[in-house]
Amino acid sequence: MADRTLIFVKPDGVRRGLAGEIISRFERKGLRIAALKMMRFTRELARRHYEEHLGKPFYPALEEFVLSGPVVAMVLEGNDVVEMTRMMMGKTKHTEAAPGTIRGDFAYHTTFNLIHGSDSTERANIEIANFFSEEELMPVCV
Ligand code: 3AN
Repeated sequence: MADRTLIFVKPDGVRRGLAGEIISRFERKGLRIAALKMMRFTRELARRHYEEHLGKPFYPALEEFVLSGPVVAMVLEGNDVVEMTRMMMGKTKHTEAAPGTIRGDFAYHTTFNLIHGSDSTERANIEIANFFSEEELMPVCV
């Protein structure tokens, strides 16, 4: 089976009308969309998803931000999909994200940085289960 990753367009990306642009970049790269939905974070999901950042100075602002509007969440599939999507997203910090990457082209702030992508296959499996039920994952059509 191909690798999977959990991606979501954050509330700033949805508000700025960049969800289509972001999805389109992944489609054009040849990644398969295995699941896709618009949804809202709950506080509980925010705490579970950003567990490693709980207690950090930027956490309260990050939590308020992800709760501030809907996100567009998806599961993408393909060979080396975690590395490929991280490369296409660009670095977390807006000042370090290279032109040609999603953040490099569109992000102007480290918290409001448009997109999340899992950083390992292990994390991806945990994150996919936090966001999607088994029934929401579409099998490959031939
Ligand atoms: P990435 O989203 O690139 O995997 P993480 O997982 O380290 O980065 O951080 C999750 C999110 O937390 C980031 N996308 C960003 O919104 C926020 N964040 C991380 N580090 C900082 C920071 N130093 N200052 C403000 N926000 C941050």
